[in-house]
Amino acid sequence: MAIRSAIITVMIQAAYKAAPGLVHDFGEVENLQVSMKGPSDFVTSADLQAERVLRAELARARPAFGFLLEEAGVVKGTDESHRWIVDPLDGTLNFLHGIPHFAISIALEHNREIVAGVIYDPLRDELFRAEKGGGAYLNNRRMRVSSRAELSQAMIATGIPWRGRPRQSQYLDWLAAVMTNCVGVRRLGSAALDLAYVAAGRYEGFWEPALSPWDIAAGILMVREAGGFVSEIDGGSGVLASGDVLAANDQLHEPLLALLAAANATRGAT
Ligand code: 2AM
Ligand code: CA
Repeated sequence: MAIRSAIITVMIQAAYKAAPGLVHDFGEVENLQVSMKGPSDFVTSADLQAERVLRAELARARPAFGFLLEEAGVVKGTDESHRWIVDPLDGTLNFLHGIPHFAISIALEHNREIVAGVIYDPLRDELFRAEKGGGAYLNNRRMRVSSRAELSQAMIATGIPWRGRPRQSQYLDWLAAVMTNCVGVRRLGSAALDLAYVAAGRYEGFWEPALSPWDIAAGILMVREAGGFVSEIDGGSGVLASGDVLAANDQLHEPLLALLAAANATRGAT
């Protein structure tokens, strides 16, 4: 049985407290799917309710810490060195369409460094967690990134920039490179779970541009603590700020970086 610190226990309890509401509301989406109005407003309120529960639970346990919340934004704490980064519902579009793939993501920053992360998939009851220097776990089993070392055997997850997002033609060049060199590409719609799955060795890698800190903060730590590497898509180190993520197992991070860079070079992009 893995040892859990007090802080990760607080995060897990908060996720467990918010999850039943999300699961219940997800059940309602199916009924609303056929109504004239559709489930959009309902999903927004499910999202907000989950965020309220998470915020209340985390604040109760550590009243001085600040927050960066997907819905409510920045909430300053009296302790400026600690900040929770919370996505109450990652995979909102899946949730809205009745697709059972979404998660709660909670990270803790200390002096601007991510020190703990929890990603909880309530429908599969899969709890992913990591602490800086303490390894990464899936439901109390130690996680390790996959050992596949060939791009030709690699399953790569991604996120496709949707309507109105920048860099769509650049994205198509990246995709062309990855799809022609790797064994498979997946786009499941929750960046938090994509990163958790890289940590768990299910995917060899994941890349997506222009994500937000709450999508990726917990997952970045998880991949690193599971022995993988995370950088920006061009290899830079400002991944939390830019949201341009490339995560992979230790053996394939470098080859993927080169593959994506070559795709840009072919196209003449900088
Ligand atoms: P969200 O579900 O919390 O919004 C998938 O590409 C990632 O992008 C998800 O982590 C998702 O987080 C985020 N995202 C934000 N807006 C999106 C949109 N309109 N369509 C798809 N994904 C979106
Ligand atoms: Ca999100």
